[in-house]
Amino acid sequence: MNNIAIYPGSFDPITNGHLDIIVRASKIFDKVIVAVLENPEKKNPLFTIEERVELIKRVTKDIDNVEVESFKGLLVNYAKEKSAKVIIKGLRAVSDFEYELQMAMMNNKLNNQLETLFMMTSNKYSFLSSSLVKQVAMYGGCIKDLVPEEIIDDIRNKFK
Ligand code: COD
Repeated sequence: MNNIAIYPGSFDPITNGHLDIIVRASKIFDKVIVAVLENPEKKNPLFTIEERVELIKRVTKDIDNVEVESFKGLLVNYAKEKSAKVIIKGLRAVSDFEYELQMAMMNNKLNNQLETLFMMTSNKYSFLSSSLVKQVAMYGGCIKDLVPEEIIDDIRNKFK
């Protein structure tokens, strides 16, 4: 049986915390689909959907069982379309838990065949978020070690 998992998010931009979850998940599942949400609620994104997909493809190019796509609408519908039975989420702190639990329960209510699997952040990335990376980059701080090397210039160029 093909065990397909979806790792959804905004990924604006992908960070080393995200990448760590993708690498670890790719060792557990036959296929991991990184799904970038086209989210009209998130105003003023730094990268377009197409750019985010391209950046993630670039940093995951050596992982054979990882695919990158964008999706619109409900995650449960997208998961069904992709025949995925598992949603992967990353957890950084207790503060993430309440909202993630609520989403997991709602997704399970909408499709009770869908499981949400939480993966704990690696210690060294527990403080990392896309928003903080953007803030540091905006004020000219060093983002090395926060995001994959291959995308550092793409982020810096956005703030030139
Ligand atoms: N270490 C580990 N995990 C991390 C780290 C880190 N440093 N940083 C982020 N993560 C995890 C997050 O916890 C999340 O699981 C994932 O990585 C993506 O993070 P973001 O910030 O890019 O993405 P979000 O949180 O904005 O994504 C929200 C979703 C797109 C998953 C959600 O809004 C969704 O499913 N929307 C679809 C519409 C829908 O179905 N709504 C009903 C759901 S109840």
